[in-house]
Amino acid sequence: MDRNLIESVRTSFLSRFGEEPVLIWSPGRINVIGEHTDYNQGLVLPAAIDMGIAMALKISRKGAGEWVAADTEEVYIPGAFQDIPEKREGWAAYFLGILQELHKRGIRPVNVQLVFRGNLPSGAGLSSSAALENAFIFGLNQVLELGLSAMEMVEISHAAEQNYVGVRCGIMDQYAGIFGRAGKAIFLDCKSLRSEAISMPLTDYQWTLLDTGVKHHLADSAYNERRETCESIARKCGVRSLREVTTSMLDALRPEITPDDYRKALFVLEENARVMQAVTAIQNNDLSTLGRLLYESHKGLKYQYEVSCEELDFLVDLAGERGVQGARMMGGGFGGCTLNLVKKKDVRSFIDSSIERYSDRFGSPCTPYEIKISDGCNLYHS
Ligand code: GAF
Repeated sequence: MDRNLIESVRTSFLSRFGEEPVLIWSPGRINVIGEHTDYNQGLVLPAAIDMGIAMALKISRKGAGEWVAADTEEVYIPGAFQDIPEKREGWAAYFLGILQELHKRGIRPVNVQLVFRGNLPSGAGLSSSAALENAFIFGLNQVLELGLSAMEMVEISHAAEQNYVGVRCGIMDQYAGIFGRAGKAIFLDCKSLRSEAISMPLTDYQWTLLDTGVKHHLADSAYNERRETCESIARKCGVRSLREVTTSMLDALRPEITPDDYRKALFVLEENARVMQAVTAIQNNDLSTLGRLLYESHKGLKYQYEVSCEELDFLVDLAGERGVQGARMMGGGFGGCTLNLVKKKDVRSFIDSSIERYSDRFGSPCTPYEIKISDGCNLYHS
């Protein structure tokens, strides 16, 4: 957790509302492997990171609530709970979505005053939206003593994103943000919703992100299209999700579907297999296999699932050229970050040369982040 960020929202809250708030830390995530598998009820291997959202909040004594984005000083005054606006863009939508979900569950929370601030670049594939949703539900659970379990909070955050914000995402981001553990990746089965924390003692290695700084306009529409393709293939196979489809079932269906759709479904089946191999590799401390799986995942995302882009491919190729152990695009695709497993002694030179080469090629630098695998949502005590 970023203590400075938390102290800064505490100070802003105190000067604005004159009272000591409850302080919450809500992290972003990386995903080691298992991309576009969560909404297919597949396997994923995310981990919470030391970048995220800090939130200060308290029940409002005045009755009316007040939500403040500390960075922009933008203020949102929520109305009565029966008046949740039908649609809203921007950060308040994540909080309104949570309120709507609580409403559906018969919970009508009283208003809160809150201040938040984050250090997660938005649109970079580090789950800034899930971090906002998780911070709010975690915070409300604390100050209003709602008694929600960790899984209920994940479900509410996920439902808010789907039903109010309108993104048909899987459950990985919200789950990793709540269940994350320091030094561990979360091996999550998105069908059973059972998970196991896998130790990742990467003594000589550093997870390094390179943010392309781009988010192509295709990102949202292509995400939904991919999801529809997968769902339609599962339906044709007579099952609920691609998780229940085997390669022989897919081969039998081949004459009835386009080669394109076949390739995409095959990617999902292969990516699930890669997640299992990656878990074994980590448990055996076999980082060369883990690294190879990352490159294979990228290849699949580029050629089979077709969610990469020129900028991401450029950075992954560069990592390959420099002998980086493993690299791939991360998250939904069409921009955002690459994830790189880099030997600690090579991190500086890898970052410097990536920035230089990326700038030469695309006219502006990529942004590096050396991240630490950290705990999920937490209460902060100063
Ligand atoms: C985005 C979504 F929000 C996740 O649910 C997941 O599908 C990911 O893209 C791709 O793996 O982050």
